[in-house]
Amino acid sequence: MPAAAPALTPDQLATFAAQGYLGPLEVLAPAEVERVRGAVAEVIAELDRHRPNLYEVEQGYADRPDRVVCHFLGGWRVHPVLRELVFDQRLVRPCAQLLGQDRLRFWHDQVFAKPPHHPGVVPWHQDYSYWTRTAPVCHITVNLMLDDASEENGCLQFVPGSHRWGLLPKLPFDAPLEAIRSHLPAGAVWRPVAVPVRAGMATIHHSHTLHGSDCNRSDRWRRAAVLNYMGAGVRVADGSAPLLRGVPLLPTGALVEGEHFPLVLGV
Ligand SMILES: O=C(O)CCC(=O)C(=O)O
Repeated sequence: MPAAAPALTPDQLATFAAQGYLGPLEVLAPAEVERVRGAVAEVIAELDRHRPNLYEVEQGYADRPDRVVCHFLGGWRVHPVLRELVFDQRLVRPCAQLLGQDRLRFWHDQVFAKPPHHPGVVPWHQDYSYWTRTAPVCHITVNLMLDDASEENGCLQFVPGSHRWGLLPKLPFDAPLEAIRSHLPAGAVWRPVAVPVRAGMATIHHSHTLHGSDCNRSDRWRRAAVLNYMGAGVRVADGSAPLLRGVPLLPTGALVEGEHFPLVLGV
């Protein structure tokens, strides 16, 4: 049974409020990382078989796997270890605390995987630009690194303070790393910070914080499991299509709930 996460300190809450991200935080022990890494490797090895049950496999990756980062949503639907991770209170509780919520709901999961010497980047983006079909904004992301990540293998980078820049356009996943820079608001100060982390550590970021990651220039893999959560009061802002592929259609204005969006904290 994993130990409960200690509550975040006032300093950590203040850092998140000022910068729009927090971490690295120690989360998984080495044996646990190994287990999750194994699960990710198993899903990637059989991605075609799993595809119908995943919410999404990045089309650019499907078309050009040697150029575009491996990225998919919905691993929790196909692997029990990834499903277990969704409910891990060491991930859930800090997210709830940062959002100021006592009831938290799972939104979706993601995997990003860069093999050694892979040219794919994750272009700078804000997560909420992908999520405007849900509102109000009360969403958060935890990025759990499954390999040691450094600038050499493309660790995550954040732009401190960018969570206060409003919502910027959503750019294609296979865009150049810095494509967003021509869309920044006047006066925005572009000072990205690379955050190297060890395997098993996590960073947590605000839904509007600009983040991205460069290519893998190393001999090592760089994989991350990402969990996206939201407050239990988040509703459907656009009911014209299912929120995720294969999920029952919910009408505009309905609470986002149901078997695909379980409560992970509270009742
Ligand atoms: O792991 C990466 O490089 C990108 C992750 C990301 O976009 C996220 O955690 O929201």
